[in-house]
Amino acid sequence: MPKYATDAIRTIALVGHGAAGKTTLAEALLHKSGAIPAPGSVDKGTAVCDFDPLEKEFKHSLASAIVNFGHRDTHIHLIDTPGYPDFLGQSLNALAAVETAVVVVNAQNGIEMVTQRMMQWARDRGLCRMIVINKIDAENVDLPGLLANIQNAFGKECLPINLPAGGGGKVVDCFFNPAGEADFSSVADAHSALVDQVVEVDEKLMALYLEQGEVSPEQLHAPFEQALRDGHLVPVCFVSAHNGAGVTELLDIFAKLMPNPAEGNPPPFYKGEGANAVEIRAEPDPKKHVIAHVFKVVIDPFVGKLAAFRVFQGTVRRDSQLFIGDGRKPFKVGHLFMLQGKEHIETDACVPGDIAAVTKVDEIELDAVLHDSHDEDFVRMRPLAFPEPMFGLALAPKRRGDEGRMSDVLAKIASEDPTLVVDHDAVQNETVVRGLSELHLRSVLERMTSQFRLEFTTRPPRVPYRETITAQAAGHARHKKQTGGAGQFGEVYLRIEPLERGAGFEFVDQVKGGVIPHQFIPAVEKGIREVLASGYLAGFPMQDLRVVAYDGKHHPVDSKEVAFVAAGRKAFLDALARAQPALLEPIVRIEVVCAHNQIGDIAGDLSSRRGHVNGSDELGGGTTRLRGTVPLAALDDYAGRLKAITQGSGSYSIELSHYDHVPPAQQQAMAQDYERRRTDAND
Ligand SMILES: Nc1nc2c(ncn2[C@@H]2O[C@H](COP(=O)(O)OP(=O)(O)OP(=O)(O)O)[C@@H](O)[C@H]2O)c(=O)[nH]1
Ligand SMILES: [Mg+2]
Repeated sequence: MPKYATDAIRTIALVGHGAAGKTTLAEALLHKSGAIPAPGSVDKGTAVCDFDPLEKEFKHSLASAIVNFGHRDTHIHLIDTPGYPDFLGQSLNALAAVETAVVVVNAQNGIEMVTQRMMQWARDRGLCRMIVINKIDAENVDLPGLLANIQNAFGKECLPINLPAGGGGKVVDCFFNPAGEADFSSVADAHSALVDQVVEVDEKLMALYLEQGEVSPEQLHAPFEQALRDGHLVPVCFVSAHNGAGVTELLDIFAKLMPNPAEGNPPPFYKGEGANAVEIRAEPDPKKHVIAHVFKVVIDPFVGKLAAFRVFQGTVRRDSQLFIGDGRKPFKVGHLFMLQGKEHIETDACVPGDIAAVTKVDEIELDAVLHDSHDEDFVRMRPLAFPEPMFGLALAPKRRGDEGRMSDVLAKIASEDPTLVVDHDAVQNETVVRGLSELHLRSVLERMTSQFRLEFTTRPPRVPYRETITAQAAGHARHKKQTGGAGQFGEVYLRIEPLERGAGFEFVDQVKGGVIPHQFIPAVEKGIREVLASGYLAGFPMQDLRVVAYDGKHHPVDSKEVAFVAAGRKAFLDALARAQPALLEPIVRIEVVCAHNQIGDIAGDLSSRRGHVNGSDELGGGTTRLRGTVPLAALDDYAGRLKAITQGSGSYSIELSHYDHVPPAQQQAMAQDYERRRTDAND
């Protein structure tokens, strides 16, 4: 059995923008807790959490890393996550495994894009949040200004729990033992601000506090947890991961103030499908059935599959038999590991709150729920909202015959990363990988060559256009075939109408009196869906429309499925001819990071691509982030152009915003081109 119980566990994810110092901080925490003899370094490639060869080469994290260590009477599971927006899949997943999100802010750069997004995502997920301002040792940092900015951006509930002192060489406590001088602000004021905020969640304590003028830290414990859970308090603390200032104090804050698995908000599990799904509570009780959630999967060509999971209920043992989701057949755990970066350390049992891993169980997929009783079949965790990847590349293997292996490797890598999608475009016969940015895909491609030894060529993929309709129309078709023996007969009347953008496709059955027998309705829908998939105007899938089948005819002998598939297809085509079909193109949100003096050129270039800039954020250090929207089709060679404008220093990422109409002239050209290709193919 573990040497600690659930209430001694803390689970923490270090999140925040790239280069904020999360990996360095993880190193300092491991060192100060006694888990490693000396802190490693990201810059020298010796950090426990940046162990991957590519991470060492790029000098920043590409994947989340899991470590654990003891401090005082607690056992801390810590997940270090990558901060660049390009690798968000990994960072978001980590939020599903912890009670507390520690948002690390770079004192030199201030609030950055991922800082903002993580604060939001962690709150949406019901996590307790804490802000750590790192690099307080660095030159030219404005800590009072940054604290004010944080309170402006994230609310007055962001209150310092310690303050820097000795010129960034140490910190002074403002909560337990508020005494001493800080570099700025007043320790006493910070203390009362904290206590005032905490007692607000407990009326009785508030009355006592008003009467006595003080309450003890012990009395504050429960309301402190409550305030964290409610988002009524976001403690802010200061550290230097480099010189160690504030690191031991941070460990103490984790141990004494951050929630244990019973004190955090309950994890969002539900049971059942669709509208019938009901929320269920996982109880952090080691004696109940097991419920564990797989938040990370890694596939290594030599080691096989590793699945990291967080236990929410029950005890997972070496000899446990666990089911995967609603699977019928259990697997035997066999070897149970705790992870320390790349090291796997065997353990006997894991209680609620523990983060552990199993290897070589191929059936386990990301986001699976592991459990040990059929009572927990169909239990799922509320999905995280991942950005939709839009940065695509078409890949082809260099060696003929490698096609199958390339698809296998891509499928493996995509199974680890929810922000990586692999499509096979049958029309163009090309395999397209989509990720969040050029950097994201570059890291994937590097891995394919270095780890899986695959050689391939890349080129820009076809833009994923869509088709829709802009007017209502009716359609009718009678499919009749008399060929010697049994005939075919089916007749369908339908109406089609446009739906709002993003609504997808709806099929409505309004056929009365069995004129199309009930069992043939799916055949009608099937025929319609065939057209939907292959497109009408230019060969792209159709969306945002409703089809209502309302009348038809059948024949007692000759009506069969094929006949209604054909009638459905033809009736739909008939309606489409009058429904003013239109082409839609993906519009992406784009973020470009560049130097101040390049803003004009970048904005000008974007507008020449039919895009616009909607806003910008100062990132400090002379850099700015521009936010805008632009049609994906206009981003051909954007990476090259940005490189030229910024002398290689600029970077960008894109994600789908919405679909919008293609300009009329272009629509006409694309439709004509499609028509020509179709006639050529038929000749
Ligand atoms: N001056 C100073 N530099 C620091 C401190 N902590 C980290 N750094 C430096 O900041 C850079 C980025 O540190 P990392 O620990 O890799 O940052 P990260 O947040 O893990 O970055 P990603 O993995 O890309 O998200 C490295 O060069 C570190 O040496 C600090 O406390 N003070
Ligand atoms: Mg890192």
